[in-house]
Amino acid sequence: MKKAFITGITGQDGSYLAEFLLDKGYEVHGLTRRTSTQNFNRIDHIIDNPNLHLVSGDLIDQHSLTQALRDIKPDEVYNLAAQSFVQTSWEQPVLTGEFTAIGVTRMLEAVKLACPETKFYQASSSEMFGKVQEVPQNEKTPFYPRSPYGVAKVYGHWITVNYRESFNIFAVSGLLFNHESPRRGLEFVTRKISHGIARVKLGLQDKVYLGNLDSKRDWGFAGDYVEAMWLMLQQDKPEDFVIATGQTHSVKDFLVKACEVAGIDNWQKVVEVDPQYMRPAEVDLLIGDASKAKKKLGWEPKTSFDELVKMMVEADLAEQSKNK
Ligand code: NAP
Ligand code: F7E
Repeated sequence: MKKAFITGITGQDGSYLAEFLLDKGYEVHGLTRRTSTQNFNRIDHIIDNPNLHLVSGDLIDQHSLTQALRDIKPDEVYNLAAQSFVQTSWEQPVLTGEFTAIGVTRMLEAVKLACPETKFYQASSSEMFGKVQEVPQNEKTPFYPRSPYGVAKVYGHWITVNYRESFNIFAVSGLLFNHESPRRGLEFVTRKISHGIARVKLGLQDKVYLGNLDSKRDWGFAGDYVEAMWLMLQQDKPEDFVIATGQTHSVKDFLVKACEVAGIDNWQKVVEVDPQYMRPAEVDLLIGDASKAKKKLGWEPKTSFDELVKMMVEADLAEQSKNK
């Protein structure tokens, strides 16, 4: 039985990846941090699986990471934990650097000391392309991050490349474009829209307050993207890959589609722009070229933009109708 270790198992991607690996017959170990109230809601449905084990630790605590890997000796490590919200990274830039940048070095040090034969996956991000230097973005596109989060991810990316080249560790970096799901945090724009529009439809609130409606993202489904993470670790050679749909849509497009799914005729009536959600520096346009992943991993997205919006709005309508 193969063993996997996932940091960030309580997050959106961690929960889908844990499900995916359990289905493949893995023994899955997930790192969780101590909180005064447990936040296992995304993994509640798999918590009783005898092949799922949780271990306490934190990206800021080197000892907990090294000890966990010494005890478990996993075949594969997926480093998904991070301070992942771009807006918060301007309010807490130092903490974002500690978790999202230096945290990667701590994980790589733990691998180097405890289990250097382990295959390591780093969750890199399209936010590293920021003010894009070419369209679409591929593995060779230069980085130009536009937030403390993006800057931290660039560090995480290069330290992963560096440990691969310095210590011969099988370490890869997945440059994933935005991926969403009904398990997305409520602060991210897609879920904020699906959740808000569902509540408007059900008469639980009047409006949704948003920032920049014009920025464009390449949005895919998180369930499709975790398969790409796994595929990267099944290769003979460690390489980095862009994972994306190759299509871009504006925040407004997402909103209009969400209203259509919910059966709201006039989207302008239920939305208001609130300057507090505007960013000090914006990433205006992201669109990824995942042709390398298609060719070498045989990976392609399975869920279209329309299917994604429908899935999210319908899930929130079902959930929120319990509050009526
Ligand atoms: P998410 O839902 O915000 O989950 C983040 C996870 O990291 C949570 O489990 C969180 O634990 C954990 N975490 C945060 N700080 C930690 C710390 N100091 N020590 C240990 N665990 C900590 O993020 P996601 O959307 O699943 O994304 C997964 C990864 O992919 C992140 O690294 C993100 O930056 C990156 N990424 C995401 C996207 C995307 O579109 N989703 C695209 C590219 C890259 P708690 O539950 O305790 O808070
Ligand atoms: O913003 C605009 C906002 O916060 C998307 C993370 O997973 O993907 C995510 O980062 C766009 C931005 O995601 C609101 O200005 C408008 O242009 O949903 P978001 P993000 O910043 O793209 C990348 C790939 C990651 O790696 C990150 O971890 O939507 N926008 N109005 C808004 N955004 C938010 N959050 N809230 C609004 O009200």
